Amino acid sequence: MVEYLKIVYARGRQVLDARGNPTLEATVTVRNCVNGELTEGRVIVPNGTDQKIDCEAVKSAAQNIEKCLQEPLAGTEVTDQRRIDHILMETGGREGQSGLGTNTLLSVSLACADAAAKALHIPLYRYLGGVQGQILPTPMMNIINGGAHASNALDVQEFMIVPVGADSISQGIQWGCEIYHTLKKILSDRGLATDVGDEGGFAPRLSTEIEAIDFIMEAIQTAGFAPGREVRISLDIAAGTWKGSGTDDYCMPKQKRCYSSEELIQEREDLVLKYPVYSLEDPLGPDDWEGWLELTRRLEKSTLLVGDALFAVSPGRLKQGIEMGVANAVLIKPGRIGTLTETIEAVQLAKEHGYRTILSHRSGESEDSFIADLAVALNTGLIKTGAPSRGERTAKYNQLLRIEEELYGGADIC
Ligand code: 2PG
Ligand code: MG
Repeated sequence: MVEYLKIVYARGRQVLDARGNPTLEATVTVRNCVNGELTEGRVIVPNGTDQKIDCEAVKSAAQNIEKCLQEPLAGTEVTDQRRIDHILMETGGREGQSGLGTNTLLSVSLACADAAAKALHIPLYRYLGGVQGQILPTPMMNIINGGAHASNALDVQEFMIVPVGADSISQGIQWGCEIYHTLKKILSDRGLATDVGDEGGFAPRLSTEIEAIDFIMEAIQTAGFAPGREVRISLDIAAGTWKGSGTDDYCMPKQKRCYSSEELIQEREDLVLKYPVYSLEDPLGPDDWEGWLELTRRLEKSTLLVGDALFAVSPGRLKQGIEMGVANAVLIKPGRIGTLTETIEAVQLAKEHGYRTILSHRSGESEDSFIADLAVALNTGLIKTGAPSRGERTAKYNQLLRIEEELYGGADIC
């Protein structure tokens, strides 16, 4: 490969996520061999609730970028992403010697792509997706937060709206905003708090998922939309956190209600019959393969059954799910996977087997909007990136609006 944009430095630093926790930012500097120009790419990786927040660990990850990764990467052509990711995995990945964390590798991998796009003076989504990346994803907007993302009594982690009937991303975002504000008014008129949880959705003191869904249904209708045809509802149940006890497979950590796997499956089926449910994410725990299989058999025709913790996007678990015919959609969290190349491969693997793909933010996000560009580049078709509120969530929606304008011309949000 002709060397044109060579990596000169890779550095890391500790910065903050939107929950005020430390997180990792990587910068990669490249030199243009023709004119000597230096360009810096920069990416912040997010934190999830499953990650232990540890200042020292983030600091040492930042130092390790310079200490362990800079030398092996120096001089590499920055547009040779596969080679870069191979070097990263060899040096610090699962098979590598130093055992650097996934966030360390991912931050550098993504910062290389950012540097390449900037040095080539092309938008990131176009650099990543070439002429093929052109589908603006439908947003899945989390408007009521529960579970580990809020200190209310709801055990379901995310209640989302999906503007399936919108003609464009800008229209979808606009519908989402209208429903979000209508919900705020409805909650406040009933004397409920309208403070928001980690992903920008409201966190009222409700105790059952049905109450939360009924409020959302009311908000959709009051805002003037048709539930089902125009807007549907998605849930991230995160049932992997409902650890069972005794003979019960699952116990809700807040409400303390317990279920067998079969009871939970039946409850999901009843819910799908009653409400316009678009998708159910982690409706069962990650090791309940038999339960997943039964749920898939019953609901796959009507509902997206999304594996997040189920696949933990490890290629091995995703392949196992595909072989067993479990679930029909996969949540793509790059931080769970490793590098950009592995993320792209996971999306390809899922698509080849007819699984829908949803690019996802994390609960501890930052202002970084890389995933918005990546969703367009990979034509994932869906993106989950929180409420249309809080800067770390709107950063992604705003970037999608910019991309829409570049690809398809102007759009108004009012
Ligand atoms: C999820 C994610 C994002 P977290 O469970 O889908 O919403 O949450 O980042 O806390 O894993
Ligand atoms: Mg999830």
